[in-house]
Amino acid sequence: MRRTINTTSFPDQKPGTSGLRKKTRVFLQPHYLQNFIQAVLNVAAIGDRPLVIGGDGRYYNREAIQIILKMAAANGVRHVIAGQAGLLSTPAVSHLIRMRRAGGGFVLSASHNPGGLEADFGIKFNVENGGPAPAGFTDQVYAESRRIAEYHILEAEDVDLETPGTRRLGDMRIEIVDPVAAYADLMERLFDFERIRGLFAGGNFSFRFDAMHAVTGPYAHEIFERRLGAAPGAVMNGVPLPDFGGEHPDPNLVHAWRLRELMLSNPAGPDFGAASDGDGDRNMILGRDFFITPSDSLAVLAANAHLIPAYPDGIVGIARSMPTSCAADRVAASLGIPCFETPTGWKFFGNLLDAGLISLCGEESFGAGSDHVREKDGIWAVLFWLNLIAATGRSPAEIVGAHWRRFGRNYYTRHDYEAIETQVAGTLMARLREMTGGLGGRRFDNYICASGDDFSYTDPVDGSRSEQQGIRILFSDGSRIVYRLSGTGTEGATLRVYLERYEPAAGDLELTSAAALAELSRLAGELANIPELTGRTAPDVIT
Ligand code: VG1
Ligand code: CO
Repeated sequence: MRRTINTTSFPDQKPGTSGLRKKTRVFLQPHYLQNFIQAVLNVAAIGDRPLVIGGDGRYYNREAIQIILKMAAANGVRHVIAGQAGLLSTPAVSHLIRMRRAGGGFVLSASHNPGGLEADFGIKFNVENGGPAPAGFTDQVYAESRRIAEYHILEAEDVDLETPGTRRLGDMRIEIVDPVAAYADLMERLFDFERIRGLFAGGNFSFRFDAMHAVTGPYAHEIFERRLGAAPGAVMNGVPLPDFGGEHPDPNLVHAWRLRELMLSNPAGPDFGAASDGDGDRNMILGRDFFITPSDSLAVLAANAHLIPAYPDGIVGIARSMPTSCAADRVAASLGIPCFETPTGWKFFGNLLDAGLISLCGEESFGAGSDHVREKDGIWAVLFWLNLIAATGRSPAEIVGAHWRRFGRNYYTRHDYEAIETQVAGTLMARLREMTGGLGGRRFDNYICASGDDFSYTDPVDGSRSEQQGIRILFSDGSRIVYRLSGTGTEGATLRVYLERYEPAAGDLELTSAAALAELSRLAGELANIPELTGRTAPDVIT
């Protein structure tokens, strides 16, 4: 029976953000999730095309999927493709949407945020190109969620999600698919699996992957252990848990501490290590005692793409988010291809990929990807590195060292100040914004400011404008300080400060990034009055 329920519960989605990310208890409020789903279904017009649904396995994943299924059926959706046990990684959803010509897909995830009743839940909608909904779409959803006063839902038993096969719900067909198979097949087409198998079979290469009890566990077991022959046990924390074992499934040196302890300061550690996040779109890459910044990783992948079967003729262009270091720009310049600088967030890469303007893209926040899907892709990045190691016979540290000696090194770090008062964060940004215009030509110790602005972006494909995307302070030697507020936090505001300094190939390439960036770090604190305004003397997370 189809019921129409009146609702006065409106999700307070931030306009312009790709989905909803909130405390789990917020999602548990009556009609809250339902209002958002109805708004998306009204805007998306799925029609006769399939709708893809899956999530990262966190607390409330299965319950949310049951609600979406019943609402989809009551709203005339004909065909749903859902991941077995409710699981699908973000890149796997993107791939399924494209492969099955779906009208879109829901991803249930708060990505790298912790999960559980007292932690975070989230939902995002990807559109028919497989990518995150662009601002025009999400703004419509937001308006729709404010406008509607009712939603439609079928009254029915829960659907069995646990076994593959076809089910019916009202007039709707539900296909429960293995979450891994199609994605793993795609990876086999992009990379030289034969060669990577040889690397593992050779016996003198060791590898560990930390799935952080999140969605990539089943993908990693299948791809690294079963299809590529990595030693059983290479995948750590490979069983998805509703609370991710009580930790943040965030692949950085703070939260992926098990992998860090194994790989860094351990002469007997594995040769190569990697981790991914809650929904499988992020990656952290480590060599033995060697951390590779995501910005460097993107540049290295771009410089070596011709060694990978997916890019036999190299790449046509690169894009990076504005706060990501300029290392990729130097590779693009040497290849004679364009490098686009976009605002933070994967949705800005979609148009460039669809238009064939770029092949690779990435963000400093442990995200990299290519034209194979329309999302960043954690496992893909790990396979790219494995393929490079196998093709060159070099270690990760040797590959990166050679890169620096050719292109120079962009020392880079990001400082996060979490859960600061929203109003304080607003004041801090407003003061910086006022200050930027007058900075040109001013000298601060060793640094001369060239210019300052609040980054804005005009999409080269559809001409859409995005304003106030982060304060940039650029110095005459190419160094940069960038400040922006996070759009994904669920408590107060998170201030991100990004620091970058370029060292030419002939310079000192062996400093620690903390030492190389100490002066810029002090300057960043002073210019923004961080201690005075926030009362914080040190960041919560340094990556
Ligand atoms: C963060 C990252 C950004 C990334 C976004 C989504 O956003 O900085 O680069 O695109 O998370 O990543 P913010 O606004 O908090 O800085 V995920 O893994 O949630 O899909
Ligand atoms: Co993610």
